[in-house]
Amino acid sequence: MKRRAFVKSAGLAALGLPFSGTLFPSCRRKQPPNIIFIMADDHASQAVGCYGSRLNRTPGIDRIAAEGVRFENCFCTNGICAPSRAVILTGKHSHLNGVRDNEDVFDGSQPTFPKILQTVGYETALLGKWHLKSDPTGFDYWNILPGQGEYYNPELIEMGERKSRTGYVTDLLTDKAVDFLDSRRKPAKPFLLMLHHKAPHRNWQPAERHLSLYDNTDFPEPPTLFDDYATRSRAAFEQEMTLQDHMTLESDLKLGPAPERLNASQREAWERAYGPKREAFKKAGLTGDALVRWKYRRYLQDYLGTIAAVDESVGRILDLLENTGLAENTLVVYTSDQGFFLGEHGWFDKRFMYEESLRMPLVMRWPGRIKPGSVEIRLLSNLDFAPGFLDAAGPSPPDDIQGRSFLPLFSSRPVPDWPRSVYYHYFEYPAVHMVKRHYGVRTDRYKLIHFYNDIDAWELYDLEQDPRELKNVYDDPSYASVRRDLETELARLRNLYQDSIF
Ligand SMILES: [Ca+2]
Repeated sequence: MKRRAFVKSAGLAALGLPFSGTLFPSCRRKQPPNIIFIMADDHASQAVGCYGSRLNRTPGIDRIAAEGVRFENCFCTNGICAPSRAVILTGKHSHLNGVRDNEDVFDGSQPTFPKILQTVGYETALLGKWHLKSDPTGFDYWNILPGQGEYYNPELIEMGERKSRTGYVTDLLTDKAVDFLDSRRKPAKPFLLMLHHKAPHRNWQPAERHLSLYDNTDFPEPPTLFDDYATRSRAAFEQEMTLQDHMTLESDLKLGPAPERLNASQREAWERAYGPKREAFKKAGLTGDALVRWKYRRYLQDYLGTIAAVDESVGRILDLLENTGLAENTLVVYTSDQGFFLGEHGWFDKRFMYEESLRMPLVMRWPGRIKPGSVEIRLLSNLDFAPGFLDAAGPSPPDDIQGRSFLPLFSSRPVPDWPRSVYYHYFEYPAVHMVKRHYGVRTDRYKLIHFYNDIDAWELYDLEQDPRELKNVYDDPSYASVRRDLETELARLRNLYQDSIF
């Protein structure tokens, strides 16, 4: 059986035809694949076309899914910017890689997948948001935004040297990526390019050409926009991330003056877009639910406006790969460091283990290795990225890596021992948005969460019966055996991942 699969794979590969089969070391391509990893910041799957967005279109990102695979159930292990990045680089949970929250400094001396790729001859490059405080390691070339970076006329730090640029951040980073692919890289070497966009991070400033893109769009409201948090723990009540109370009119929703860093022509475009909105708001005199509804609409206009440029960026990279022949042997990935609330539960931001922020959009394209138009429903997390990229490139992951390579999922064969649950642990509290510390487990159907620190509260959701997570059934006697099983699974995962913090 094994031999037959091998012969079939090798035969089709020799003909230049795609095949879908288990990867055997002896039939790997001679030249390892290039890897282009494009990651946005806070791009929720609800705002990606191929995930069924009712809000916007993303033809660039959808192209990757149409020509490859869309992961339906990829989750982050700690839903916040810097920690997710550290997990992706190391394949280890936050408590072991040392970046538990946005204040922690990444220890760049530890093993990362780009470093290992370097040892097997890859040229590695990093562009855009880094956010790990220490200088990048494991990259032959890096050009990063300081901290969160700016949307307009950002500074970039190129190999330690800080320079100001004129233009829009997503376009500038895409230009750098094109420059790397076209001329900077060494053509004889396989490469890893990590392109980390700033968008669509708060406070959502679209490019000039997209400032009025959604002026006439009526976005459907999420059914939970006015959630009352009945049955939930204090954590849901005591957060500080509601559209109603915590989204600012001046900065988030652009009723204040234009950002000082805009040049004259950018300022003119800004005023043209936001001046009339400011005037209309003054006249409307909105309060209560009507004000929340207005905020929701205004928020999405800008959030989705920034995504329009990210999607164009993806399209530009894909076109370049096609036009240069690089597409054939390049694994292209699009994802986001975590999800985001787009008004669900009345919120923006992320952090909570609830679905909208937990789920990462993840699409991949790799001709000949991933069947076009596939949808993968098995559970995955950002812990699995590093081992997957190493597996694709050749080297074995280090023994202490905690994720699993996703490559076996591309085979038509069953993967009987594939993990059936994902472990999550969020640490940043007390801090901005005041989301309490919690850890938990998600299976294909259920989710168990323990909020701790200044409370001790449990929540259990049946995602099949209650996909919007409105009914905490932790104390419901009919879920007693489910609860016991989940508690056992959670204890098993905490032991497996060596996490004893709470
Ligand atoms: Ca983020």
